[in-house]
Amino acid sequence: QKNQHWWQNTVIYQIYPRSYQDSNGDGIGDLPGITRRLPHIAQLGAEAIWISPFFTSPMADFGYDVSDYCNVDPMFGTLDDFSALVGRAHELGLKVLIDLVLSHTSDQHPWFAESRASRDNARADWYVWADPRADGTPPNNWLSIFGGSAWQWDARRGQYYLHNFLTSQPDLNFHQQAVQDAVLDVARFWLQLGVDGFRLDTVNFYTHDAQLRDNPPQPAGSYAGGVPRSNPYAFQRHLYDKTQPENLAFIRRLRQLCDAFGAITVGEIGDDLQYQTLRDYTAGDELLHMAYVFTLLTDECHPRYLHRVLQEYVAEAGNATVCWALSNHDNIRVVSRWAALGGSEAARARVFAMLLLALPGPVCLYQGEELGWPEAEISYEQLQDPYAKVLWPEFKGRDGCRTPMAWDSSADGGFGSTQPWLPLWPAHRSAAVAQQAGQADSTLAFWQLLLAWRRAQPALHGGDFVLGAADDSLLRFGRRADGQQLQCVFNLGSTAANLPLPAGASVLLHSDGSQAAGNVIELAPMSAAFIQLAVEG
Ligand code: TEU
Ligand code: CA
Repeated sequence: QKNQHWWQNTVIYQIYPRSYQDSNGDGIGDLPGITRRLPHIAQLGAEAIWISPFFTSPMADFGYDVSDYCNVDPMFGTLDDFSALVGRAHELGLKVLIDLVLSHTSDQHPWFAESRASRDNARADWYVWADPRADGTPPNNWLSIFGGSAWQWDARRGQYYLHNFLTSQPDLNFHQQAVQDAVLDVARFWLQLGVDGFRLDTVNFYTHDAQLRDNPPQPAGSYAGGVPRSNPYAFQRHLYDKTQPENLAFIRRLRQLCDAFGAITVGEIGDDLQYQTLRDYTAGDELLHMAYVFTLLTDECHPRYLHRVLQEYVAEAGNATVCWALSNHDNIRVVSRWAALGGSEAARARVFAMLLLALPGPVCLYQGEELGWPEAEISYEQLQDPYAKVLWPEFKGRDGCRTPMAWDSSADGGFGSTQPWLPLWPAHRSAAVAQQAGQADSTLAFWQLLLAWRRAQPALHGGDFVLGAADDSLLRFGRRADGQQLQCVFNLGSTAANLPLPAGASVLLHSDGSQAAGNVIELAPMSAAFIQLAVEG
């Protein structure tokens, strides 16, 4: 049955802790800062938060490189601060999801220090070590997402180790039961502290092909989604460096543990075989609760492309619960990324909010999205993202979506420091939370209204998803539940569209506030409407 559990249609608000609220003036957001700002999220109407990593880390990948899984990095606070955060969130009715980065550790993790010390220590096989080929080159052709070979030479062991991301993010070897046990202990630690679930970073990278076979090239004309085309990684077919069937056995173990605490899992799945993988990973009640997909985080945004994404979802996702997102800490903010669709930033922000919140299943929104913020521009001198440093200037990196929150229009934007780790973007300061909060026509007010409205719509809670025909400008789909039929129409083209309003139908929501004139509703370019059809009987 659809719509049985709270998480199946939930709205998750993603927090990037470095950039949310600085409470001690060191230029970096922290846990006490998040706690202070939780009322903003509760008032917005989100139901859960996902906090990007705040664990002890050398910060080579800003926390996605963990050196102690069971502690808070001093930069972000303490375990007590975390408990206070969870307590406050629960008081406000917000669930707390944390971001477990289990596929790899930091090279500063004591496990890796031990593993690399010799070939016969207790943790010698906790990472993926392999001998060079006869000519000394890496064991196979696998590539790192962040550039170059996925293998790094280690002189002491005289072997290569695997890293799918930075060389300082060695891959844990999930073929070892002891590794599985150790990371399950990590999950248990946080469950005992009261978290409601996990966002699982790169969940399909946990295992690799034990035979280390070479990846084939991508078939001509296609490339691996989720990475820029300027990245050579895009042109390899990732059959062997991730998504191996053995992974499911581990995920089953993790699910059992989570079930014992009533906690959920949101697995991040970026894969060449996106939908097949997510079906495999979410089948039945024993694996992931839901899969976070990249299919709407693309640069491509033509209405026909968006239609194709949704059509593939209908055809291929089966019963999988898909968690949708239009923005996150890895991609250009959607208002800028899909600027090619035209309209003003404010109009795009509204239409994309309506799109996200009408999709079937749970969704994530990313801090600043509720304010309609565009991407910040970052110069090479200001660059922090290690990924960008490799691919610049073809790829400008992930800093532009990671700049600090602006809570008010003061010099520091209310962030708490005048020299934050990334500069505050002026356009964000003039569209800060306090600026928008009192204004009935602000993007923030629109999100608030939309979220409150969504909660009361049966069709948006487990209702069927019925995709309309592909079109050069209109994207259309229906949502249907017993007692309610909604028609969701998005004009993403450059000319106005007049839609006939069927007898008995009414416009429940229009992105620019328009009402129907007689039995016609006008959709200006970059506008959207939710129309309720009369239900027979
Ligand atoms: O991202 C996984 C991932 O595949 C990304 O590399 C993505 O393709 C890219 O960032 C798109 O620009 C997760 C985290 O979300 C990311 O922040 C981490 O850097 C990465 O894992 C490594 O842990
Ligand atoms: Ca701080």
